[in-house]
Amino acid sequence: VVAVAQGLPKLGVKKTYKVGFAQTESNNPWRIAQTKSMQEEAKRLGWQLVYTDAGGSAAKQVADVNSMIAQKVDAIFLAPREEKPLAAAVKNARAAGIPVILLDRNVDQSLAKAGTDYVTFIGSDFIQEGQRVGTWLKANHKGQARVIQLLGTTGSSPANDRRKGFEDAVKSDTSIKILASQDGDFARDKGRQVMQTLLQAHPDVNVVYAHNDEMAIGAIAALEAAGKKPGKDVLVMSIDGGKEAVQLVANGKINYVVECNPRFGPKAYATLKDYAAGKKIPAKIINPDRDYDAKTAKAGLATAY
Ligand code: GYE
Repeated sequence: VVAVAQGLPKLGVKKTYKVGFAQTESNNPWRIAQTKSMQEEAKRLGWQLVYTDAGGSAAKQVADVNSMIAQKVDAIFLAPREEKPLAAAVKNARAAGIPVILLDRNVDQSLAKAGTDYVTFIGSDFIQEGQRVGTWLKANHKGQARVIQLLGTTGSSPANDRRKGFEDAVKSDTSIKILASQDGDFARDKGRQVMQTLLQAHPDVNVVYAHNDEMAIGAIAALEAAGKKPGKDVLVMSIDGGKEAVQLVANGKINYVVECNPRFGPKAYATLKDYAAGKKIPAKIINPDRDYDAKTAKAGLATAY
């Protein structure tokens, strides 16, 4: 009979903790704001933070988590780049007796489970974010909508869920047609390149839905290079709500943005403290997100990250 570990690793109450934060990449303002929030709050609490940046590689991120396990951190905060490969890292930590809290992205739910393999997921409801974009489009487009969807990183939970939420919301509306959906890896220049290529195949596009601000900003550059007016000839919608995108909403080049707040530090560490104190932690802790349109963008600029 093989002994199977049951339940989550224990963590006692301590004055200060040594925790790991395994970041997925640092190529955009959202990631930089998230890292800053994690570092600042650790400093404020007087906790030691072991920080790693996987540089956009799931394999490197698995190795980063293994190195945190070897350094015997008290707990690991993980922003899993992709749903499947990082489930294994979560299980390694658990087997080593180190609790894991997932931040902002999830792991495949058939491979690892909250309350058993990891403590909880803290982040946004990505399906709802996609739904909100779809609902806004239904209410605001005129005539036939011909949509290009710029997808986030293949295999990541926000890309899967932002697609599902959006497509479910618009699927029964015959005045909305999705022309093409392609991976832009949540990156600005990739978004620009993909948009440039898709524009050649679909010059009649009049809506762009980008899974994050960075790809929307890249798409705007491609649209302008093709002589189109983003925000007018082509409706542009995205998710994240960073300052640059909110400013573009105020300027009329982006029409609608759903926020996805990257400031995780205070909530992440408070959750770990509750866990250490033996409080019951829900399987998911969902961040509330606001949104920005032509009416609210200006006022929102002050607090956008
Ligand atoms: O939208 C994007 C980032 O996982 C929620 O990842 C996060 C997403 C965010 O790179 O900009």
